[in-house]
Amino acid sequence: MKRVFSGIKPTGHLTLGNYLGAMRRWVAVDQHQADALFSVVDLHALTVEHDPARVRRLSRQAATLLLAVGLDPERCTVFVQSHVDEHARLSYLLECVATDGEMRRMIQYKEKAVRERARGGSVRLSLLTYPVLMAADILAYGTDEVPVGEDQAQHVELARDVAVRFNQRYGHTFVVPRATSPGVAARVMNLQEPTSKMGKSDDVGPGIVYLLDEPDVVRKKVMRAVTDSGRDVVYDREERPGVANLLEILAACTGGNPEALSGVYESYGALKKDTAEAVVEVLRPVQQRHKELCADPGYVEGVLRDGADRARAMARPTVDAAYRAIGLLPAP
Ligand code: AQP
Repeated sequence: MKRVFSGIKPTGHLTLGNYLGAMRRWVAVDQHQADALFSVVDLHALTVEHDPARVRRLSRQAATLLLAVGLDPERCTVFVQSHVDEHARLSYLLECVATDGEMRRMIQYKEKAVRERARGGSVRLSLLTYPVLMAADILAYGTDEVPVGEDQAQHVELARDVAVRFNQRYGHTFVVPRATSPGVAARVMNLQEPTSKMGKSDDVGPGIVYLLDEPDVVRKKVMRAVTDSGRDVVYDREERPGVANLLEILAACTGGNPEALSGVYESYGALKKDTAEAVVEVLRPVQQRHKELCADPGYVEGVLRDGADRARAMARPTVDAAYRAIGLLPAP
């Protein structure tokens, strides 16, 4: 059975982009068709300016939401990255295989470094080496497939390169993974800045729909989405990014096709109204289940404890093999 790994970073409240671009597919497809692991990758949240208490809170919330969207701990492994030491152990070895040039070419690094400097902070070394830790997350589990949104495809490519290089130099140790994408809504854009991705740690709050936004907040955000000065509803990502984004969100929520949906609407107002309602309906059961899970924190803790035990047992043999292959003396 193929192995799937994916993660979510507790750098902010989870968004509609996280859900449509990644989590929904984990629930509908991956947990049924694969030996799948899903992780709250909290070590990655330390790569930018952070408040420790907030990261802890967001980690718990992200884990609860993974279960609320429908991941079933009987079918897949749900855990927190920092609970499994193998990620950090392997990351160092992979730093000895990846290059400085590869890290500096990463688009997300360049974008986030600019943002950190603009916010008056300095750029943490871990932001540069982030893709290596992500490669460790993936390679530690012998992962075949990594279901991610478009924004993460470059990082998965790096994990592939590092795996191939390690195997060539030190003998076959890692499975070479590949990224899989959800197709529609692979890149949900910010409603206020439709040429930028809807990211959970963005500054443009009104353009982001959070999974736990109240229905009226969702409606307000969607109705205020930036469109353009045209009037007709056409699906054109380049020329009409705002309208295209709404059509993609509506299509993703209703199982339709953005191109076909564009023919159904004669005004932006009607498109926005239906999109808002479609999003509210998609989020309703998630919010209901989240509420129930919050009332039972012991259950979530138990899932994370079992998940970490299972993940550790899966990762350890591969990481130990990598330690031996690269030339380290086994501990007596
Ligand atoms: N806007 C998006 N559209 C489609 N997919 C998205 N994903 C994130 N944003 C969108 C996918 O969600 C999964 C988890 O993402 P992550 O937690 O690793 O963080 P990220 O990709 O860096 O996303 P964010 O939300 O923008 O976080 P910040 O703001 O902290 O950088 C991934 O599979 C991602 O592709």
